[in-house]
Amino acid sequence: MREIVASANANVALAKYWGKRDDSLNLPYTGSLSVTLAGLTTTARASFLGHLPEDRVLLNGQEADSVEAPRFRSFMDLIRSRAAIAARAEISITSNFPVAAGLASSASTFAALAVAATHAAGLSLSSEDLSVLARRGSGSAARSIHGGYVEWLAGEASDGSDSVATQVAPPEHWPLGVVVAVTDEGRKRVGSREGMAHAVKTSPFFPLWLESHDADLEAIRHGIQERNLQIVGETAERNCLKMHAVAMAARPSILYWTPATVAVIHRVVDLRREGIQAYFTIDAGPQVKVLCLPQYRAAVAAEIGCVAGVQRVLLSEPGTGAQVVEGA
Ligand code: 2P0
Repeated sequence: MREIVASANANVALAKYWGKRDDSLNLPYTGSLSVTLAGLTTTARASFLGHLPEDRVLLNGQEADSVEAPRFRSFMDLIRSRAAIAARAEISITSNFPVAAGLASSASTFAALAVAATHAAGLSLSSEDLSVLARRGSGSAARSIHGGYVEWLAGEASDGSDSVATQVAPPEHWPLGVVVAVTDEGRKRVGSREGMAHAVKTSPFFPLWLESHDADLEAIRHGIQERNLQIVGETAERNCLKMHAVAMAARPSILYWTPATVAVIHRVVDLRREGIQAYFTIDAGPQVKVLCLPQYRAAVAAEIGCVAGVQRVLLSEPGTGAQVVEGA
């Protein structure tokens, strides 16, 4: 069978996914809404080879360890069962940005792998089916199947068939500047998966998170339609701070921020006072993503790049969805 290469971009959630109602199927309690990020890209190569005793998984050139490999093998089992094939696969995943540091590398990884491996297995799935499949690898990967502005619907079905992401608007609907402040390239101490499971179980704020989430989703959807950065930015900041408050109030507490994270938050608030519309959001790690109008992106990047503890900045904008790039 042939080797297929596919790529997918990371995404940043404006209204976040934090808490699962079903851990094994990655079914969320709430919907979430994200922007797919141009230039933060993962490439997945996949080929099924009859002679392999088990899937061979390379992550950025290194053989996957005993913790990571089973997650990939279970994902490949879903594809084998759908394609009715038994052959094991060789897969190789490469990302051009820091992995496992709160930059959504699992989203772009499983979106790219869903596309590459299904094509390599001879399947031709709709983008809806690809989103449901990618979700099984990592919840946020459901969103990276699509480009632009993307909403992942929580769904109601117990089998997860309606827990799928759809495009709210294509990238060209609203050019937006995104500046990623990388404050720590290391692997984060508490992964999203365990962080959210722990918060669901122990945080007294979790019920409040659920109660107020739909209003945030609605505001962000509306703000995107209207191309209104103030609505989107203010709501995204509030939603991000609530998510982190849920994590901080868990027992024991989870704090993803470092001093540099907090310094960037303050700088963004100051930029607004100085007349530059900029808003922050932070995922399950210490990096900060800053949203702004495209014409201010370079200025925002220069300002954020000077904040103590910021190691580098990455410039992004709404990007494309997952696609085959070679071998089709
Ligand atoms: C999000 N995060 O909406 C939220 C905000 C992190 C903070 O989706 O267990 O790696 O694989 O479903 O998708 C990261 O969680 O978790 C994430 P799994 P995932 O972007």
